[in-house]
Amino acid sequence: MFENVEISDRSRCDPVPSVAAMTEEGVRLLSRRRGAVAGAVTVAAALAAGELVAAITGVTETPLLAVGSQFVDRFAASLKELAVALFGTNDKAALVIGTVAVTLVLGAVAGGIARRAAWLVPALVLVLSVVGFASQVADPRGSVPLALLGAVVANGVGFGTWRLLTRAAPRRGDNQAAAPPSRRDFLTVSGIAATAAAGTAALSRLVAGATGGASSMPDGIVLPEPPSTVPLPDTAAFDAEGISPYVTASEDFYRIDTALSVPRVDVGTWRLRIEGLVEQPIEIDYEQLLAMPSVEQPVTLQCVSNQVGGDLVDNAVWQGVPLLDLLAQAGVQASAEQLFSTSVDGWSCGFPVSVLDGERTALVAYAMNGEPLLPEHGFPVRLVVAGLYGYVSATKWLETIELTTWDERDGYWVPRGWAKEGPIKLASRIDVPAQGAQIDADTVIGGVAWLPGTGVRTVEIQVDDGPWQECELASVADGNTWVQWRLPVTGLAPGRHRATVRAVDAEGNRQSVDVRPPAPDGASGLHRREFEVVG
Ligand SMILES: Nc1nc2c(c(=O)[nH]1)N[C@H]1C(S)=C(S)[C@@H](COP(=O)(O)O)O[C@H]1N2
Ligand SMILES: [Mo]
Repeated sequence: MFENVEISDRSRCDPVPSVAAMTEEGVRLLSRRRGAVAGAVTVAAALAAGELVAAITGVTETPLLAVGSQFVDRFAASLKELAVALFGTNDKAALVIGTVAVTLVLGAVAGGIARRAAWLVPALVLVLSVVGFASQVADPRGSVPLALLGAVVANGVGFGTWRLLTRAAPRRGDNQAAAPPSRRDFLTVSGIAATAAAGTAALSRLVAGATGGASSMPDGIVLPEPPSTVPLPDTAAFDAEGISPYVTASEDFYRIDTALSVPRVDVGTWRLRIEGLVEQPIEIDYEQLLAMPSVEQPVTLQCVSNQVGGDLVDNAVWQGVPLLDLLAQAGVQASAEQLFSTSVDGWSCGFPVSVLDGERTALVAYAMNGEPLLPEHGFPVRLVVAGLYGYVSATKWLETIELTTWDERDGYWVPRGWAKEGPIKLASRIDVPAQGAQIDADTVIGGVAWLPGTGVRTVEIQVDDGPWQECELASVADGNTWVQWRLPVTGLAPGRHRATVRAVDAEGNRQSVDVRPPAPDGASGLHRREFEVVG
């Protein structure tokens, strides 16, 4: 009691106002514009500090990416069919930039009204760091202590910056009153703080890159010689027409996932668990998996979000262990209805156990086109199941396989409005001529058609309203892949023309002419191209 009185007494007659008092005074003296600048710079500094801590400690889901991921997970539902395609590639960068922009705007708004509520900006920093912390902890790869460390540092840096920018300059010759710093002083301090924030952010990207970013993959992985390989057909003549090559290069293979940063998986500690309705749960490491008898087979993968004529479909040669071999080790119970798989980043999907009939290619795959999987395609291990859309089957960065009942679990996209079962639909696409191309009277129409797991028997082309003409098909390894097709046409009249393609599968079923969007279970309808004959 007594001491308190003494302290407050002393501060009252202190000739130089304390920094704390100056800050409060400074906030009150803040013009709206200065407040906005100070608020934005403050949150930028806090954000940059949080990112740097994550980068230095090797956390992949930095606060920023973690918040972005939460956004993806929470709002993907309302984006419906956009969602899967949206999170393909560039839009992820846009999401991160958008998150930063929103944060800065919040800082500016809070700073702009800070003189009426001095606590607003520090409170915003606190709230943002709690959001960043919670998002990081929500990620399966997250670490509570590291996320906490980041949040504490971000708060410290945020408060410090705010203090620095809102400190009032003592008025000359007047010890009691404080004045706002000159415009030049303010701009200098906020400029330095903003530059420091930007520098820190850049540094954290660098550090993240150095500690092994998306492209880090251990050297020296020696793939086992696959005892059984499906020989690849010679398709050079078709490839040369500008038709999609039979085997897609790994770098060109379409990429779809919800991951804002490609998960980095350490093969030294990675384990695949098979659990649930099994006789004996098993755990297997990377070396053990590579030591098992493997197969190498081409399989065409397709995303359910692919539009008619779209390019979210590609063909690669996959090496891995047949899923049934691994399941046999664990012993699947008769009550198991669903094979539910989860990735290291918490994504999940499931398909009926009954699709594993011994005929269908279904692999726990570790190699693509003769190389270990690329990080963005699931390194170290992913699932590949012929004939099912990726969103129900093709788990990348695979971690667990759970045998369960059909109703017990729903994969990531199911509550977000997509069908629980996702068999690929028979489809065909025209690759050449390009839409709107100007071509000669003699040309080749060509493209690909696919129904992985079953195969394609015939492809037909209709030019304008003419008769359906049967196309020449390239050889395929087997029915798990797409087939290239072509039709030479001669003597087309000058002017605009239209080509329409349709396919018949190996069992004699025709491609659906029903025009359907991708949601909820895959697009259908015939692909059409328009072009113009000149000269
Ligand atoms: N971990 C994880 N695996 C995933 C996804 C994902 O978001 N996360 N997306 C799936 C979807 S929707 C598709 S179409 C395929 C795409 O595989 P690719 O990127 O290798 O082409 O991966 C599947 N596996
Ligand atoms: Mo997909």
